[in-house]
Amino acid sequence: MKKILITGALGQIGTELTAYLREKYGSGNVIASNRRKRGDESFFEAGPFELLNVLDAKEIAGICKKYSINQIVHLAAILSANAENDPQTAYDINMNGTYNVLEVARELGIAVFTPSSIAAFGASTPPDNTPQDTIQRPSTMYGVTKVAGELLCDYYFKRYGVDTRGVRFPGIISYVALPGGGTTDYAVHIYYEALKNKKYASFIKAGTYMDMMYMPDALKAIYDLMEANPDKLKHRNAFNVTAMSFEPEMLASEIKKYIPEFQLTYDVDPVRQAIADSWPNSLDDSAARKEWGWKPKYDMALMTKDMLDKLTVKLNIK
Ligand code: AKB
Repeated sequence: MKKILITGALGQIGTELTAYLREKYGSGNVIASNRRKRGDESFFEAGPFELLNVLDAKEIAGICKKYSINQIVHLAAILSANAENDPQTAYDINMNGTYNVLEVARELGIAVFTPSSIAAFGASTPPDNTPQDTIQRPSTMYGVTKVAGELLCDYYFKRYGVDTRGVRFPGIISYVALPGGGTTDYAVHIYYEALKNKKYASFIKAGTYMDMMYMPDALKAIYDLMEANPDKLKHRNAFNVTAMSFEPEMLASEIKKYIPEFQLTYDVDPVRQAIADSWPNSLDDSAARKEWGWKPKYDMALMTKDMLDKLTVKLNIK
């Protein structure tokens, strides 16, 4: 039976992944951790929670020993736009956090899943149908830490036999917890604003394509790859995965099918636009499909219907 520690469990992915993995493995077998405690009490009542700063390797090791952890899902990281605002802190948390997790995993014989990102690519990467194995020369601090993280994870697998696995996530869209400080966040905010105000000013400009994925597919990707037969994995860190690729106008057209008055305008943020311009338009995820059966369920239409339905209830829109 897996005994899982999730770092960054109060973030956008962690909040939902904690509940999802507790369904799969049992509440007591999934230990949520975060640097600070915040949010709904119900989260903390649903299963074990520990305060954890990933910069403190002793704290990580202590929690792993306390609960006999055999799998870490390391999510704690600073996202792309926040990382450009404070590259030094982003380097510290993203690099040293990952290094500490890997060292504890090596010492205690623990498997590690940690997500990489489309940010691991840069302007010199082929932007369309970006291959699994290709040029990775990102120009952002977040991207630099993601490529280095992929390489470190592969190193720990080859050198020490640590069972490391990861995916390169695109923008993740969800209605439960908001993302914090990412470049793809516009594709989440647009739904909230469409329902609340029937208009949205996008910080990403028209015509900018990026890969995206609805949260249920992202959760399944993490679970399926963690459970995948290791003999079938030719790659490990990290697999391209995607569910859809769109630009803001396409998303707005889909939303207009439900909210015809919705208006999309632009208030472009040069920092996030430059990041988006350096990322691929669309990924080739055939290696993930072949090696562990990756297959997303949600496209833009299905996701939009579900997001609007769920947010209508959450925001109490009449
Ligand atoms: C971000 O925009 O920084 C993240 C990502 C694609 O890794 N959502």
